[in-house]
Amino acid sequence: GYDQPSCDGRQTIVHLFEWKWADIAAECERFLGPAGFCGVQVSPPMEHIVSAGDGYPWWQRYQPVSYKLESRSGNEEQFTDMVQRCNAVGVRIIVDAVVNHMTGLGRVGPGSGGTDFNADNLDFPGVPFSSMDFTPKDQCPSSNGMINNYNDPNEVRNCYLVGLTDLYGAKDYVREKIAEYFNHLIDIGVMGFRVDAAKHMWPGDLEAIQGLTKDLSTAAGFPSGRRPFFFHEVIDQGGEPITVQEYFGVGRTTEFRFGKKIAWGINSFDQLGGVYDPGWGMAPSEKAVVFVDNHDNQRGHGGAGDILTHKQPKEYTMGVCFSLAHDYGFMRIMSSYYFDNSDQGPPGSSYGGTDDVPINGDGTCGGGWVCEHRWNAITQMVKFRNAVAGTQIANWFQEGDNVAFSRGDKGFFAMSKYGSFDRTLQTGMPAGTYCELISGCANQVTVNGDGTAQISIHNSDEPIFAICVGCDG
Ligand code: LAG
Ligand code: CA
Repeated sequence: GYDQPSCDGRQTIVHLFEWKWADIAAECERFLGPAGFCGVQVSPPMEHIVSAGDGYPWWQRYQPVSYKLESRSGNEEQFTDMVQRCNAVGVRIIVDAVVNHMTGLGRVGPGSGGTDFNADNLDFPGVPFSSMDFTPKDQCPSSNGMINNYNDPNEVRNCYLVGLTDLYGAKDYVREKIAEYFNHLIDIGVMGFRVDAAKHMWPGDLEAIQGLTKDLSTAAGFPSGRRPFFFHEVIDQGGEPITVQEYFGVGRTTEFRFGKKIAWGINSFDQLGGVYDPGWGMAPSEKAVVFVDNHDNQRGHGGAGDILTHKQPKEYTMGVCFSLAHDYGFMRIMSSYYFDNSDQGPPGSSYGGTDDVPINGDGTCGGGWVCEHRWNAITQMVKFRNAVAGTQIANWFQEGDNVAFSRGDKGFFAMSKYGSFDRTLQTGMPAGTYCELISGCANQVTVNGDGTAQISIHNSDEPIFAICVGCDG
């Protein structure tokens, strides 16, 4: 089905936001493959606007000009090389698919691939799309053609989102052109799609597009008959008529309430028990894609508010590690660049390009790239999540600013807000000596015959403990 990633049981993807294809290829080989990552969500690969006037912001790439693979991250040859090299080390590529709309009104060509266009004339010859392919005005109930009222699904889906020319997804030709774009990417060897602005698309239109897509490429190493993985960006915080539930037939959905609950829980640990709250209408585990922050809400764009980010390294580390230890949802880690204002593009924006990602001697990233996925505790917990896949939370313990739990009989996780904890706890695990992952096996842990073990945390930066069956660091 569309909700199943195809990466041999690996449990975590990372969003390498704004990275160039050549850097992602290298990262798959030197880091992500060995570390056990399932895949990479890449920035939108299609041709997009180039806006010098806005300082080459990151959001250029959410304004498609054509489906040519010519973007700030590289060209088609470089994209193909990345997909092949990542596939070869078991790391799959997930494309950020911007198909609700084309560019904003008022924009004119050329785009990043040199293609001409004129948004006010609804003319995108690179696809081609013309005025007939955009949602007719009589389908949009708002007075100015824009989305103002989120309580009306017709308005949310048929009007222009922040002035972006809205594609008419009911039309066969539009569906075919989008499917053609998806099939081109599937032929190259990608595993799936994150559908941007899916809340602004009708689930029935998405279903029709999916019906025109191919199975994953066997030449790229996928089993025959395997469908692409789809997850839909639906910002549902409760309180609006459009819910994540409407999209369960077409794949998974982003679960924005999880990140908010993690932020609250790290602030006060007694709330950590309720990070998955079905009573809130949150997606069930097998339908949810979860994340502590994303490229929008870390900078105050879509779905922002009460969110932990890399700007609070200790709290962020705790939030991501707790999420990786938890049994809820399919996990995405954010990998960012440093920024001062919310529109600022990646390193290199001063000249309209994107800089390389340099790797320092100690494994951290330089050049303005944060690389949260390389932070020690986060990297180690990706291994933990793979090792305990399929098990549920048990042996829950929470007292003050300390929390601990097992994942079935496969692993045990503990976290102490102030980095000081000593206690004998039931781990639910088989007797034996285990490597403590966060210390890189510097600490060995003995689980007694009755499943108890002495759990110690003495580390104020990474106040986390993790052991698992088959984990040797
Ligand atoms: C989303 N969800 O449905 C993202 O949450 C949201 O962040 C995306 O907007 C949106 N879909 C479109 O893909 C991003 C930026 C916007 C930006 C937009 C188009 O958050 O700020 O809008 O991408 O590039 C920009 C300007 C607007 C302007 C618009 C059209 O910020 O002021 O009206 O472009 O020219
Ligand atoms: Ca729409």
